[in-house]
Amino acid sequence: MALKSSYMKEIYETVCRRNQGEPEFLQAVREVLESLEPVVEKRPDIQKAGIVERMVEPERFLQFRVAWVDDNGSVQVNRGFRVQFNSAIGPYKGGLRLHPSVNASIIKFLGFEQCFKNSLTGLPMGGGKGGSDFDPKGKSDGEIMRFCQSFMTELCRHIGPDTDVPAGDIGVGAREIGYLYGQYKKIRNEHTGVLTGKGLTYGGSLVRKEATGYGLLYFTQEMLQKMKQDSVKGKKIVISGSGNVAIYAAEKAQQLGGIVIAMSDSSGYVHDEAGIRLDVVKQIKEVRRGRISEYAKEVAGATYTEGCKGIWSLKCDIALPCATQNELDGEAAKQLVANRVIAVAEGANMPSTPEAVECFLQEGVLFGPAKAANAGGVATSGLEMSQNSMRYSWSFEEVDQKLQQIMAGIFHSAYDASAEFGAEGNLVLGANAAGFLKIAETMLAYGLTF
Ligand code: NDP
Ligand code: 2IT
Repeated sequence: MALKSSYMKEIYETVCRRNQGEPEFLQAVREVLESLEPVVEKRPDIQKAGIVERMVEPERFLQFRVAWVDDNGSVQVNRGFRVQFNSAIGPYKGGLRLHPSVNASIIKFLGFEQCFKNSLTGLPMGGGKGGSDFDPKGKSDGEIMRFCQSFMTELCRHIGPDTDVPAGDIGVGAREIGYLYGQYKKIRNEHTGVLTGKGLTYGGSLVRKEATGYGLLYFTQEMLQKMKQDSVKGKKIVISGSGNVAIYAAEKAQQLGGIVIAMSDSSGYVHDEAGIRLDVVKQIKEVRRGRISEYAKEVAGATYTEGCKGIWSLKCDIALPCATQNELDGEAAKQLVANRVIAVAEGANMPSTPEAVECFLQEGVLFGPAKAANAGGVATSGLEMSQNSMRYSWSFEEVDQKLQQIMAGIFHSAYDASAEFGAEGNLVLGANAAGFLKIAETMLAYGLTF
């Protein structure tokens, strides 16, 4: 797809000039600008108020030093980030990523996408994201704790339950949230909903752990039902990754009668036509923090292949990329199409390259973009914030039911917007347009405050 209007071209050129050397951020912005062309055409008031120009520039971008001591007594220095992208509709909200690849480009692409995703949930949350280039792999519990404490010592000045509410992402799960929350509470002397994904004994919500994966399947089921009168039942499913999102996507897929035949990590993938045994995956990944290759040693009939990209050459009906950005490229998309894939839904953020997205849309593959399909995690974070404000907890069933309703609602908002703006069934355009409009209306209401 190309940008057609001179208005959007100019905005994109300015973004390119200001954010040189930040390919992921530019990729995310470009896709949104392409989607918004038909929207802005109908809305001269949005153009006049410079809403798009304001939305591509973060409200605030923080970068800080994180010094900590490793188990050998050596001082280590990492770089910490938090982008507070847009707070029009609620406090900044979005996860923290700990991975050696983290840089300004990755944090800004994630923060930018988070604004639209959070808007789509219907809950009052703005967009933010953060993290560090700290590599948690191979670190001891003590090292993780000292890093998290140092990271929060700076971050705590910038966040708060009504200001900015971080959560988990790659490399940040229950253990890290515990250390981060403990340090926040110690410094600020307050027990508040400043982080989500907390443990159940100190303000966490039931279903938050499962929410992104479960939500991805609720979305996929709704998309299959409404667009193809079909369902997940009996479908062969390939899921990349074997972290939080992948594991609970697999769990819900199996509950809905799907057959998950492959999972991966950054080293390679396992293939098990009999259906992946999740108890084994959980033991390897959640308990031992091991590698997915161990699965093939423990389960007869399963095979392990080095390299993670090959997973997309397996024949399947549904593909769920749940690892990381740009993990599914144009070639992989063509292979999936040649193998007659019916639906692709993104559990990870921006896992499909622009060429892959184009291929799926052109070939009539049902395509659930990340901003819509993986919003169940942050939606349940929003529900955790509500429960914290009430100082009350809902049951598993109550939260799960709200999650199902939210995911169905997101599908319909995206679908309806795709029809309204002349591209019925293009959920990329629909999700971007629907997410954008709620924020745009709010910014219009405020006048030029920022
Ligand atoms: P985890 O850290 O739990 O798991 C990440 C998984 O992805 C691991 O299997 C990891 O393999 C793999 N992975 C990470 N980086 C790479 C890479 N560069 N190349 C190949 N594989 C990689 O993270 P989550 O499951 O929480 O996150 C997965 C994706 O889902 C991310 O894109 C995240 O932004 C997105 N997401 C997460 C949400 C959440 O609530 N947690 C909500 C919405 C989206 P290895 O162990 O080898 O690194
Ligand atoms: O990408 C995401 O939506 C997340 N990592 C979850 C963010 C959150 O605040 O729960």
